[in-house]
Order: sequence, then C-alpha cells, then structure tokens
Amino acid sequence: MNIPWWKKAVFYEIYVPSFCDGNGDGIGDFIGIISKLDYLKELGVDGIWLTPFYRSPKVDNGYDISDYYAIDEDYGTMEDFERFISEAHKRDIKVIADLVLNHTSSEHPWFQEAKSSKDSPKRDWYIWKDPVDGHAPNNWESFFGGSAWEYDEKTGQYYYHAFAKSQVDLNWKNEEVKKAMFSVMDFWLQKGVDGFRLDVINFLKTSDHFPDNPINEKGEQDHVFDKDQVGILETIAEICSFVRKTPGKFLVGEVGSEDLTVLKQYSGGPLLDVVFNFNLGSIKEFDGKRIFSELKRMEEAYTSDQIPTLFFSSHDMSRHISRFSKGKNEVKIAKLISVLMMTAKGIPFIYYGDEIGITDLYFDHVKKMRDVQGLTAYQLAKKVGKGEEEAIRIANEEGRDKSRSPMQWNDSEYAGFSDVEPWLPVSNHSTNVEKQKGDPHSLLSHYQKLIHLRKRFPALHAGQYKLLEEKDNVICYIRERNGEQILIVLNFSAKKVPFPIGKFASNSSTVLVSEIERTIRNGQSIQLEPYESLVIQI
Ligand code: TEU
Ligand code: CA
Repeated sequence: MNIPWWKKAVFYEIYVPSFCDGNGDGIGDFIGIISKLDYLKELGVDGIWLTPFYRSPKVDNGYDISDYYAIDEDYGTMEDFERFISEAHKRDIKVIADLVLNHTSSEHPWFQEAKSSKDSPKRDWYIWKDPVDGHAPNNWESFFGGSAWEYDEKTGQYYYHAFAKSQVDLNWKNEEVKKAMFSVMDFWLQKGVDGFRLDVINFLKTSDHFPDNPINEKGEQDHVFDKDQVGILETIAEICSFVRKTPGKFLVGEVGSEDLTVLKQYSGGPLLDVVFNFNLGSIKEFDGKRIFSELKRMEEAYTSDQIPTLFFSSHDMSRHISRFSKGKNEVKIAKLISVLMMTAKGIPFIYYGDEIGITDLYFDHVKKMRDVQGLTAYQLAKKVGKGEEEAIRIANEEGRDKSRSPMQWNDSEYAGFSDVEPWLPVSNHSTNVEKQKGDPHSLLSHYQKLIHLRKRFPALHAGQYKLLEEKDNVICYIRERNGEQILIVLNFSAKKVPFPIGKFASNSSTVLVSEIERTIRNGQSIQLEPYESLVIQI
C-alpha cells in the first residue's frame, strides 16, 4: 500500500516573524526563510508549517487577516513567496499554510462593509446581536479575556469575536462566506501549497441559541456553546472535500481541546487528516506516567484511519524545554522528548528552535511585550487592582511571546537572526546553530540523527505498537512493521532505574541511539541513567 507523504513526514513549524530576517528590518521574512532552507533540508525536515503570512494589521501577529490574497509587506512580496515555494519544492520540502477561516481582521473590507449599516449585503457575513437589557447578549468570554461581544455604536448591535475584538468571527451559516473562503483556498492551492493548517477549525459553528456558557467550580467559564456545535463536522467535511479535489494535499486542524473524545471526532475518513493532540502536547508536568497514559489513550481511542500528532511546543505555549526542565537538566530532558517525538506513533511537529534548545523568554517590563493575550492579561490584572509586579507575572504566564523569540543562528548580538534589533529580544544567546552543528553530542545533532532514523526504518514512520508499557516512570514501546522491530526505552526519572532490557533485546540487537556505550546481553538487565533514552533494533 502506498503511504501518503504526510504520514512519513517530519514537520517543522516556522513562526514567520521570528525565523530569519532577510532584509534587515528586525522582522523575519521569506528572503530569510529561503536562505535557511538548506539548514532545514540537512536537519531532515519534510514539511514546513508557515504561520499566517497574509496582509494583516498584526494585532495577533497575522491571525487577523485583512487581505487573504496578499503577502504582508513585512514578510515580503508575492514573488518572494513564489520563490520560497519553488525553492522548498526543489529540496523536496512541502509547505503547508496556516489559514484562519474562523475570523477576519476588523480592518478587512468585508467587515468594514458589514458594519457600515444593518442593511449592508455583507452584514450577515458576521455575527450580530441586539443588546439584551442594555448589555451583551450573553456571558461568552473571549479566549484572550473580557467579553466576546463588542458594541458597535453606529448600528446599535454587538458583534461576536472569540479572540481579540479586532478578530471578528465570520458567520459560517452564510453560504457566501463559505464560497469566499473556498476561493481563498483555491488561490493558495494554485500557488502550490501542499495543504493547510486550519486555525481554530472547531470554532466555525457556535450554538444557534447563544445560551450562557456554564461557570465551573473554579469560577471560570467553560467554553461549551461557542465551539464544537451542531453542523461543524459537516462543514469541515465540505472544506476537506473541496481541498481534496486537488490530490496529495494535507489537512491538519487546530481543534482547541485537550479532550481526546472531542479531538477524535475531527479526523479520519472525510474529515481532517489529523488534528493537533493538545491532550499530549500541552501536558505541563514532566511525568512519564502522565505522558504514557495519553499515548495509551490515543492508541486505544483512534481507529485505523486516524493518526495522532506529536508536538510539545508551539507559538501558543511555553517551549517544552523550559516547561519540563524548569532550568535543570535542560538538554537531557530535551533529548528524551526528541526521542519520543521521532519514534512514537504519530506525525511529529518540531517547533522552530526546539532542535537547538531555545528557552522561554521572560519579560521584566510590559513595554517589550507584543502578544495581545499577554497584554490583555496585564490590562485586566491592572484593572482589578493588582500591583505592577503581580501584573507582570500574570502577563508572563498568559503571554505567548515567551516562545516566539528570534531563532538563534550564531552568537552575535542578534543571534544571526538580524543585523538590527529584532522585534522581540533573543532568549539564550549561547545556544545556537553554529555552535551545535559540528558537535555530535549536541541537541541539534541528536534531532538530525533521529529524524534520519525515522525515515530509514518503516517501523518508526509506519509501524504499529507491538508493546506499550510504563513502570517506575520508564516508558518502553516496540514499533513494528513487516517483521522490523524497534525498541524504545525512555527513563523519565531523575534516578537510575533498573530495566530488564534482555526481555526484549538480545546479543544480536543493534543499538541505534544511546548517549553512552551500551552492549545488550541475552537475558540481562541494565541500569538506566537518569533521563536516559535508548533506541534499539531488536
Ligand atoms: O489558537 C487558538 C488558541 O488561542 C487556543 O489556545 C484556544 O484559545 C484554545 O485552544 C481553546 O480551547 C489559534 C492560533 O494558534 C493562535 O496563535 C491565535 O491567536 C488564535 O488561534 C486566534 O486566531
Ligand atoms: Ca525582514
């Protein structure tokens, strides 16, 4: 059976403004990305996920699109984009574009027209409601904080925005909206993109009745009626079938949920190829048991045409090296996670910079922060009377700039990202590509080795689990395909742990990845070092 390209692929997320500045204005761009394609090729990347690059006022760094048919000036020209696609394809690297179908920027001409009058032909392209007793129509909160409804003085109605007030939700019940978005998809498919990452795709349908969302024991709102509503799967199936008219395209959905029972509804068959598994990816504690239970749950919940995704960082969350290590044993922990990502069942998505160990960026002053979620959290904290220090702490916690700092290419002042001061400060200078490139023990070399192993052994990119076990915070599994068997052992504990390796492997097994010299003897156990990981062909 022919395996589709994306099932074998290792993806790499590029946060466009932060990867490489090619024209010296402190902001990443396509000229910069093109200059780094050879780096990605050498690393072994098969597919790039580009965060939004369309024209945008960038209140939310491009997730607020004002023209779906143009490249944002900060990132380059349409010619730059076309050259990028062709250069990527020349190297056999596919490109998937992040597309925001749920909302447009409030500066988009569609919204400008819609808000001009209640009779505007575009009025129904967005979600408008009359005030109820002089207030917002319900209690729905924006995911960035505050009400999800914004009052429009001129027409006397509220409009709905799940995110910032400048990201206005489209009304997907309106057929014209759907048609307009199909044209957008068609345009980029014609440009040669190999698929889409569909932003907040489960948000396209809200409840028709707009009931209040319930408030939980913690006093927080549960987002029940503003996503995953009736008709959403049909709409997604329509989008998928439209894209699939062009063969070979890949569709990954951002379904903003940590609930596997929700996530699993969205992929397979006529639906998305895969969804992001936040149930695994956003785990906060470095805990083998917890991670194991999600691997196991996915294995049990997913049908044969569903496949998980493997990621632990993104532009919306802290980098896992910081989250998991809290400053201790950083590289060891990052190596362990890289082994898991490249050998477990699923499609890996590496977040730019994780392959060298960029750490989270912390801010001591709100002035340097750019993220709308962080800034909103700061303002809300101030509004309820919190002191400056506490407000900054909250903003650091809620803010997403922490994982968006410039890629670190070398140890020059701006890390080789730019010749001028970048739009966000550099995080940990001494960690950089140049330094790690020739070093066989570096995190970068480790990633490179693992990615190439994953390609070389079908058991790793297309195999089933033959075994999946956890004991004493050590996860072990065997991936198997057509008789080829690879054993993976991951010690999540900070202690040495005995492991009965001779139960699974023998004298004739080959150690593929190990930090220390390891010889396997028939029937014998070994003492795993703290955070040690092993990949063995048995
Ligand atoms: O992310 C959606 C998002 O912010 C999630 O954290 C969401 O709040 C949660 O999953 C709901 O359960 C996407 C983009 O990745 C992000 O950068 C954008 O800010 C956001 O959509 C709005 O477009
Ligand atoms: Ca630039």
